[in-house]
Amino acid sequence: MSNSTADSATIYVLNGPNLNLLGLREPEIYGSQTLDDIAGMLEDRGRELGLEIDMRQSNHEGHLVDWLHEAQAEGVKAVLLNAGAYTHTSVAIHDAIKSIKVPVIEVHLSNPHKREGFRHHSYVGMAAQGTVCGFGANSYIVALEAAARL
Ligand code: CA2
Repeated sequence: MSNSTADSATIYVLNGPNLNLLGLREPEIYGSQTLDDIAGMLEDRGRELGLEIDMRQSNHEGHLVDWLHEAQAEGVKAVLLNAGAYTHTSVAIHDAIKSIKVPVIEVHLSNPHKREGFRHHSYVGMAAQGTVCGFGANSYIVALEAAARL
């Protein structure tokens, strides 16, 4: 058995609108870690689990749809998806998740169920394999560990 990265499965970690501001604004809600910090944490844990991390962020809904399609075409093992506010609005992302066979795990830093009513509905969660929320940056790590076991 080899440990080379050529053998390791890839996990896409897709992040939606405004998450590029992580660590720079509203640390009381979203924590003080930046998206780059979270990418580093995921890469460290991914190395231990034999998983390669492909971390992306976009403020544009269509990019997230395209990357979900790409996950299927590239045969990635799983997608961790924090769709940001599109979680609560996007039928297009819901349909894209349903259109692929790759398992998608919904991730949130905060717990949307403890927040405003408009965050209680998730088009992503209705289509995803499962959801991890409320643990700050560790939500991503828990989701990665779940993905490793799929
Ligand atoms: O808790 C999460 O991860 C969310 O997906 C974050 C979204 C929010 O709309 C969801 O309801 C829950 C918002 C991301 C905005 O990120 C910011 C980061 C720093 C400063 C301002 C916004």
